[in-house]
Amino acid sequence: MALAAERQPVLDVQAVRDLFPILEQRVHGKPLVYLDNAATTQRPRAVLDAMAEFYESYNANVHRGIYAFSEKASARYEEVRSKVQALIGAAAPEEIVFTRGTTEALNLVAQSWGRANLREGDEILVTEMEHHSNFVPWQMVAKETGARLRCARVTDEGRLDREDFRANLTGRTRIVALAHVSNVLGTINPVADLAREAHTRGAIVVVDGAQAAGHLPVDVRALGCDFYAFSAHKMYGPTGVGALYGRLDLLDAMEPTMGGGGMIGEVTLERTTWADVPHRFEAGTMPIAEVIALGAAVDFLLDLDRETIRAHEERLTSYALARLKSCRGVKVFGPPTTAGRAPVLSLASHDVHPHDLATVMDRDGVAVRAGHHCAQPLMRRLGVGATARASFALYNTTDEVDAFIRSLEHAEAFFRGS
Ligand code: 7TS
Repeated sequence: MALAAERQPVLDVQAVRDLFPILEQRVHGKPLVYLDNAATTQRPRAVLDAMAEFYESYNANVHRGIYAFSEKASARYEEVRSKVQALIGAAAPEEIVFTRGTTEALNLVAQSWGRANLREGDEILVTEMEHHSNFVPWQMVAKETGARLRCARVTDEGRLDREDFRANLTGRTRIVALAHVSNVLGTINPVADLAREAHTRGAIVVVDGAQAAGHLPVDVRALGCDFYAFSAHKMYGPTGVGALYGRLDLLDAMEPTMGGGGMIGEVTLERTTWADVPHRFEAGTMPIAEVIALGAAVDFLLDLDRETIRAHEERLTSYALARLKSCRGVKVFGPPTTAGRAPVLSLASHDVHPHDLATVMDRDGVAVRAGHHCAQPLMRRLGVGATARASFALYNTTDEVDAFIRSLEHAEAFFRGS
């Protein structure tokens, strides 16, 4: 697939769009302008085909049968581990644990590493821009263990307040958990620097990569993090599957949080020993078709080249930021330029509630999300109850940004009665 011109970071967007059947849909008689990619992206034909092919031609459970289909399914399933390893620069396929998604991956670290290592008075440091998935699991394990949850502030520009982060990082910090990219502000956190600071204090670093994996080149070893979580459905793969990267020595020392088939070494009436990493953490029948289709999504991303994708999405974001400047009464949250910013744009209108904006925009075929985006502490910091959010993916175009702005102006005019 030669969609990315060699060595030249220009994406052939029309060729990419042709790979996504859903983008041909019309909504309320208008062409679909899908700008809710932070919630979930669409899937290319190759991902849909991978799922269908599994069910149509070699459906079987994995790691069980000694017949051809099961062996083929098992091999395909395990191949995806190596693909994900390559996608994020892990050292070994065993460092990749399949989960239901980011949420389950973060809960796994909290419930396994957290419960085993946190003592009363220990501290967990998160940031004000976390999704509830990277907040609530830490609050839960803090309550169970007597650890204290601290939270580093966000600046008015929507970046992490580095001074406040340092002030909250103490000799008692055992875990630093933060988003690679904020799902509300689009802010890209300087994870490598923050991880270095956290490690000098002896803390482990857990990164919520849900909004990064499909948009930025990710290299967990360059980031220096200990755990990295992401969801397939936000990077052109299916729902119901994601992955947790964990440093092998850490995973090796961890207990499973779920017991059942496939995760054991030996079971007797008295006790059970665990399977090796990563199978120890994959109890029960996993979403096999989804894992295999995740592999197709990884192939798709690597084929296009993530620097090229990043450059395209940066152009869209820059163009949208420039156009939004001329929208009267509209405030855009997050960094004002594309430096350290991913393609997520949250805004509030002086006159119109975000839900009303989104409702009118839907009539124009423009899909944006309105709400608190599962980031209520951040909403409080921003002084709003909700925002309207547009988030771009590699198949979006500047024409669609124009349609978004037109629709936004239309919604504003509609509610102002002008
Ligand atoms: N972390 C971040 C930063 C997210 O944006 C999301 C989902 C999650 C974790 C949870 O991912 P899941 O796949 O386990 O559900 N964010 C959004 C969103 O912004 N709008 O809908 C879902």
